[in-house]
Amino acid sequence: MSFRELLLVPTSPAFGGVSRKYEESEWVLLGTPFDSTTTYRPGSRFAPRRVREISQEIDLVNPFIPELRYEMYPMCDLGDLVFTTDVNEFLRCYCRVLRELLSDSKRVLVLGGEHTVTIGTARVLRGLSRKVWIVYFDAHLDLYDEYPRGCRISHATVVSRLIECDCEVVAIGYRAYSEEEYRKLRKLTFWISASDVVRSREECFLELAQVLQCVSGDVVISLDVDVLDPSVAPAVGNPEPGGLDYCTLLELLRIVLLSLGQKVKVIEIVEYTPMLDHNGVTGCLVAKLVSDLYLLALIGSKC
Ligand SMILES: [Mn+2]
Repeated sequence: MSFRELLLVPTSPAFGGVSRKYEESEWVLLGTPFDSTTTYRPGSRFAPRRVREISQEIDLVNPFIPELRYEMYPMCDLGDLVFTTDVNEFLRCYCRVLRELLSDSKRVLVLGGEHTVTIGTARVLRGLSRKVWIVYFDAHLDLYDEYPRGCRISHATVVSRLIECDCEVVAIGYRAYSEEEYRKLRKLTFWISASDVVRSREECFLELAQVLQCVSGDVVISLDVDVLDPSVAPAVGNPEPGGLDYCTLLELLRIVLLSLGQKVKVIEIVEYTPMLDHNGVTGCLVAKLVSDLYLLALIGSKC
């Protein structure tokens, strides 16, 4: 029996109302309903289910990517990872499934859940490849060594753990950090704050494109929904004012996905918190992000 059969729970409806067969699908969708280390506003465990529901109601098309619609090339929706409240058990199960999917030559879109999942992604990819780059869209640096005190594996320590396992980290859109985290900024490979993007948009795009030319090995695109401004996406665990608007984010994602093409093995979209989504707008945005990121990845792979 495969870990896929053992550790995944099928869900219905599939994202976008349609799922391709596993054998025929290059990309697979995997929900990770885990939020036990969340320290401020929990509930991202409900995100995969809610995003699938909302995806039935909206057009999965984007005028910035006019050539494709999601239903033309749907992913195989694998359902959700089995539920647990234990972070070590969560990472153990996730790593087993992810390793199996990657060894089947699948590329994986992970729908969180909290950001801690990236620690598992990095562990698996570091075990398989010489070099791992993580493009980390987030309002926060997640560079605490422990948070809360004594807790080394949590949503706020992710980037510290990534650096410890020798991943190259590119942080985009950050604007909230402690003194401890700001001192560690230079451990990152490259960084663009949210205010850098506001002050000199075109310059940031150009610099990012130049840095991406140096990328080798496997790439993860890890996107915390809180990178967007709370006026655009309020239903997140840790909202921070001064974030990106959706079109700017899409432009950054377009640059990343079109430059990196087939190197992108995993895309993660994390930290959406449906119980705080009183008007459902953040959920629509996240459903759209799943579709937009995937369609951009398809275009990127053909470049
Ligand atoms: Mn964050």
